[in-house]
Amino acid sequence: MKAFALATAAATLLSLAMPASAQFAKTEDAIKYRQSALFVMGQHFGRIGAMASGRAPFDAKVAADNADVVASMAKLPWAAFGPGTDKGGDTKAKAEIWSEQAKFKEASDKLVTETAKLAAAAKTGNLDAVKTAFAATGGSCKACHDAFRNK
Ligand code: ASC
Repeated sequence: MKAFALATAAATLLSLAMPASAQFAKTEDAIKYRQSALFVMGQHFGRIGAMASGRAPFDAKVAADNADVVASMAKLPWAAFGPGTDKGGDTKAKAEIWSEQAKFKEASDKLVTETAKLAAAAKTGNLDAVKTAFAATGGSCKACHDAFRNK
């Protein structure tokens, strides 16, 4: 029993110490995971965009709820760009993600920052603040896509 408890504790510590990429059983899973997180984020971002552009009536509560989802989802994809996940699935990820990791990290951090600002802006209930933060967030999506995503 004691040995079992020790082994369990060791396994737990080991799993905590492992790189994020090791959280995925297969490369394919990491690719699917990051694409899924980005897809869900895009869906919720688009709902805010509809309000920001006037295609949908502005509802502060709906905007705030969607922005919270966007800000949460924005944190997720990056752990799934681990070493060796450049190939092994259907991906548009450019090799530069792995060859220019500091730049990629900067771009992903920027998204996390901008989406947090978007969530804060949405909580004010002010449409102009939402429009401004929406544009800034969209700019960070685009900058990263231009640099790191194949067509
Ligand atoms: C979106 C979405 C993106 C970004 C990007 C911004 O709504 O799904 O990927 O905005 O198009 O340029």
